[in-house]
Amino acid sequence: MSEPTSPGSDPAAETPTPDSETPEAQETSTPEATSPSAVDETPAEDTAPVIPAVEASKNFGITPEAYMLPATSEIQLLAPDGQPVPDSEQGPEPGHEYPMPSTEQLLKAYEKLVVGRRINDQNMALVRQGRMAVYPSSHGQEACQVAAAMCLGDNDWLFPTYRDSVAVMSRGVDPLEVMSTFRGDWHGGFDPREYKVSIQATPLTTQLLHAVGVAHAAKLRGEDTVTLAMCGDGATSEGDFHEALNFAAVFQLPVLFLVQNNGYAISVPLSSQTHAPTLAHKAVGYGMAGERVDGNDLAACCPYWAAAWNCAARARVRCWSRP
Ligand SMILES: Cc1ncc(C[n+]2csc(CCOP(=O)(O)OP(=O)(O)O)c2C)c(N)n1
Ligand SMILES: [Mg+2]
Repeated sequence: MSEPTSPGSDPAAETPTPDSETPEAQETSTPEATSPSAVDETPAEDTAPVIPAVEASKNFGITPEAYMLPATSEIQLLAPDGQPVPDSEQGPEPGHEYPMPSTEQLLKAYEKLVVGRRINDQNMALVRQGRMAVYPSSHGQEACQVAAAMCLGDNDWLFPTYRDSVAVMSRGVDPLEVMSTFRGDWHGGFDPREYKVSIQATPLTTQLLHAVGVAHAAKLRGEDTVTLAMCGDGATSEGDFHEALNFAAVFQLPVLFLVQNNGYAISVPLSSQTHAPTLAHKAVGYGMAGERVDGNDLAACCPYWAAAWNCAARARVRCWSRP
């Protein structure tokens, strides 16, 4: 499997984002701003607090609320039949615009998509043959997993769930090592430190807290690490979900949260899980920007995650963030 993508080599990741024009963003992008001494500094009493979303929204001429809330419809660049969605139908809103990836980027991601789908299906067959203990399939969730994992750089960490094997493989973990985990071999699994990929968590949302902890440590040490924390729609009802997002926002940590909404938590539908308009709306309650992206649209997921990584890399808190 190929190595993790370096955001520095990703043209979309290099695209300057409007945030970078804000004084606050420039401040946090300097090494001094993330050094332990800078973190410990107490701001002068008469300094007005800088609210990142307020600053960023000025670049788009929109209100902070409009900036932080998800777009009125989910972000989609490709229709289900694979045809590009015309600009006129996308209805791009200021602060919610994402560029179509290059052919090269799409091909690179598509390869991971195809490999992931093949291994998913093979593993499901192995389970039915009794040759693998269990395999929570990512079938149908490959695109968002590939795009999110590909936005990570060499110093970043991935915190996946049991269902995120395609993200794990996209990060460079050999499929055989993933398969041995689910086979239950005594020597199974991969070395988390080697790939900077945490073990695939089965207890819901414990991994979110771990991701936040690593991001906090990285910020205190002045390291340029971003963490990506993944969970499902049902997991958003767990207490750990609240604690992770709240801590991340309050301490302005470089962590990204990806919630994959496949409609169900086992047999419980999303409608019984939350009364929020969408799961992306939960972000704004913590003071983070949220976005709703078509998880089956590779073309939309790639630029979205590149932009999100850019924001997190500046230690700017974003949950499903926007540029
Ligand atoms: C803390 C905890 N509570 C309950 C469970 C049992 N459980 C396993 S999967 C699951 C549903 C999770 O649904 P969702 O978060 O939507 O993820 P999906 O499986 O749909 O990807 C539950 C409740 C668990 N693993 N951990
Ligand atoms: Mg689910």
